[in-house]
Amino acid sequence: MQTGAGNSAEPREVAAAAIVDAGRLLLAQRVSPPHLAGLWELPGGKIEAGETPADGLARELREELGVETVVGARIGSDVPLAGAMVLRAYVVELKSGTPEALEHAAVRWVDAEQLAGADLVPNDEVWLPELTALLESF
Ligand code: DCM
Repeated sequence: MQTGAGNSAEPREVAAAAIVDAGRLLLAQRVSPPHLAGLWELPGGKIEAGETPADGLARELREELGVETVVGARIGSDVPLAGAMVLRAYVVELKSGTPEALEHAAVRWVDAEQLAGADLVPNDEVWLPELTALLESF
């Protein structure tokens, strides 16, 4: 049996990064599709066939934010997406670079209180308890 990305029996993974630095979490503002434009998300994207989730997420963050990262542990629960995809979040450490909005409208760092008031994309709202706990652990 095949395993990993490309196996039609497995949902394709979209990986999202909880990047925490100096007690704050990085949010990125989407530009598309229209119903998500302007809302804030954990940056990330689709894992390609043959990539590990860690490698694919690091690649997405390089492309989207211009940073080098170390992808750590899973956080929160899986979120099923349309089109046989699944969204998963990972704790990610910034290794070098300053995040820039290369593919987003903007990026910003938030503390726990600011996170609670942020207009998140609906999928990412399910991770609020874990993200808040993560921020409060720093
Ligand atoms: N997505 C999401 N939350 C994230 C990242 C992505 O809900 N933090 C969703 C939006 C799309 C799908 O995953 O439905 C693919 O993301 P993208 O359009 O960024 O490739």
